Amino acid sequence: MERTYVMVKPDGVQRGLVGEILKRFEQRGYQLLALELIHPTKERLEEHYQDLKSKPFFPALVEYMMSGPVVGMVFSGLEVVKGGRKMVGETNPLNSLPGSIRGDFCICVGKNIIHASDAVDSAEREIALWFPNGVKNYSSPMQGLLYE
Ligand code: IDP
Ligand code: MG
Repeated sequence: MERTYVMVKPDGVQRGLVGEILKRFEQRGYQLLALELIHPTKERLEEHYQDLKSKPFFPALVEYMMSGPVVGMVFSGLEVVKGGRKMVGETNPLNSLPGSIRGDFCICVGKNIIHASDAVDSAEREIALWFPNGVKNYSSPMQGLLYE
């Protein structure tokens, strides 16, 4: 089953939105495989956002991501990477539709409360980065009710 990495950013944690975000992914039917609140290091964040290193906003992005703890989660499910991105909305919340997480809870691109992997290979890279001890799968009776 496909997996994705979702992270509630420091503003989302401080605004008390962890439960709301977790609830939406659970309700959709995605299976929670891992969950951790951590205070990320600069090195970890630079690795996570390695593709954006040359962007002018990169230093501000790393500062923002170090402004408090983050909550990382791994979910599995059919096409969960694409589905998760749809639930999150557009990078700029101003372009995010109501009903999406960014469309419902934030306004600015630099305070957009949540991360979700954008492709299957980046998801696996991010899961290995944030959960270096590995993530175990487990079977759940819910699967039989969700999948035909
Ligand atoms: P994504 O989070 O929707 O995948 P990315 O392009 O991967 O978007 O950018 C990562 C994060 O960098 C964004 O979520 C946002 O926090 C920040 N970011 C992206 N573009 C800008 C920008 O133009 N100004 C400020 N911050 C930005
Ligand atoms: Mg991205």
